[in-house]
Amino acid sequence: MICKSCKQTIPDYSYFCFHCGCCQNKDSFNVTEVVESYETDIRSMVSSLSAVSHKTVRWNSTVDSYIKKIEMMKVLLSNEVFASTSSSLIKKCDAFIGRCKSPEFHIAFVGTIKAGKSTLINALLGQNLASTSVTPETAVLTKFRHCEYTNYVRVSFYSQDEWKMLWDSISSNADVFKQEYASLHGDAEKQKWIDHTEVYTELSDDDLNEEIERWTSSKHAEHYFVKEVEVGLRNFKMPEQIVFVDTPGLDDAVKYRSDVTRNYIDRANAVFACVKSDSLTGPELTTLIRIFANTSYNPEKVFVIGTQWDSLNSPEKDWKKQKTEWVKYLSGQDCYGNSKTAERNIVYTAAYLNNLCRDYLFLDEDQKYTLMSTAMKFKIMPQVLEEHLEKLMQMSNVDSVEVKISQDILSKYQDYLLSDIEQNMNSLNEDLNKYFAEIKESNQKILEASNQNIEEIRAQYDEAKRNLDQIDKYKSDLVNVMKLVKEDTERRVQSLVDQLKDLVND
Ligand SMILES: Nc1nc2c(ncn2[C@@H]2O[C@H](COP(=O)(O)OP(=O)(O)OP(=O)(O)O)[C@@H](O)[C@H]2O)c(=O)[nH]1
Ligand SMILES: [Mg+2]
Repeated sequence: MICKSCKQTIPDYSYFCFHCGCCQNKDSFNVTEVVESYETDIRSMVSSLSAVSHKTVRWNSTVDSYIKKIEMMKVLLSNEVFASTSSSLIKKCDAFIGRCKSPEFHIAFVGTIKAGKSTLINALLGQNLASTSVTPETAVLTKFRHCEYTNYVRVSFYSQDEWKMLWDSISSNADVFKQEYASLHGDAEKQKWIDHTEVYTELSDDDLNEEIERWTSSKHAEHYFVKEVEVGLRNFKMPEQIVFVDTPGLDDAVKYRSDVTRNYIDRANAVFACVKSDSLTGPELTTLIRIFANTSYNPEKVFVIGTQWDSLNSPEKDWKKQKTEWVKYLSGQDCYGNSKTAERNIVYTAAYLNNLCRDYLFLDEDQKYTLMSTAMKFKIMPQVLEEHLEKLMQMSNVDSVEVKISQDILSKYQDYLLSDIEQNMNSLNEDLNKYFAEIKESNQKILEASNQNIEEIRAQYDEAKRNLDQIDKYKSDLVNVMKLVKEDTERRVQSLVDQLKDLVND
């Protein structure tokens, strides 16, 4: 049918128009105050819905439409009409929206110390932010993610108990660790940072490096007490749902820290296990088998990255041989389980070479020299180096790792996430339908009850009126009777008088 007020189409059974809130058949209600109060509530709900602001979620249009719907539901549920009963549903809506808006795909970069994990992250980020060094460097789980506005660094610290566990887990032969701790005056810093509240700092592009290094690098005493660092980047080169996680080496002298990394392997959506291209020997293989063991039987999410490819004597030839060997080792049941997945998920990179070419204009003498000698391996002479920077970057294979991230990892996890979100949406829909059905039922009862009351009142009134009419009738009958009696009496008196007169006259 067509709404009487706004002329929009609404279902035939509607009491109220959901476009404007107008009541469609006011006359059929006995108690106009009740209907009017409903009308006011519904008008306020309708106008609050028109004020819902929605920011498009780009990663999937179906999810975007779900969010829009649930945002509207949330506004409805927040209306004072529902306020006292809707808080748990509002929380569910919030959780659903949060999950849809910021799906996160965590890619953990793990491996042995100095494999080149941080350098690879820097290649993928398009800028050198993760601190790198020839000596053990990354000491803290560091997350890099997209942020909307200003870059930031958020740092969390160990509690007293966690610190005790960490200290007790230092391996007995980790003399170097203890010496470094003493020389950096670790104990003096400890007082400042253990149990410290989170430190959150907003930063310009230029100040990011120093701040990240301050908290993550083993050169600074503060790093001992840092539990986790999160870096928000305005210019995040990857799709916005990707989170890169740089980790301390799995062979870290502090067992507690390598345990944090190990646990993270299970939680991460994908794992980049970094191993130097030239060295899949016993210890590296043991590390890889441990990584697979930590993936809850989901080996497909592990990508074995043969790093520092350019360091091989003859990169192209040597890698071919290496890869054949690696596929053989890693096709077993304790790793990929078959050679096809192993073949697909083992990739080489030369991230440092990529970064040197990318930053060519800003290189110092030593770096330029390193780049030239690497280029010579590919028969590119120093005089023509500049012309071949693009080609060298392509050879570094960082591009194909990026493609793996966006095609293999992201699209697969998007499918998985999408079906998960659809299930969530169905169950939330069921909850909402149940809630609104209950509300509808109880309101229908109120309307019926108010109609019933007025009918009762009306019946009583009718009865009272009938009684009154009856009394009136009795009264008028009585008056009539009295009148008749009076007339009759008067007539009789008159006749008596007349008879007496006749008697007297006779
Ligand atoms: N030639 C060459 N050197 C590389 C490459 N990647 C990393 N390196 C060097 O290897 C050393 C270690 O690199 P990092 O990125 O700090 O290694 P990491 O695995 O993060 O090390 P930790 O955090 O200490 O475990 C540095 O000196 C890098 O310059 C590469 O692709 N080619
Ligand atoms: Mg590192």
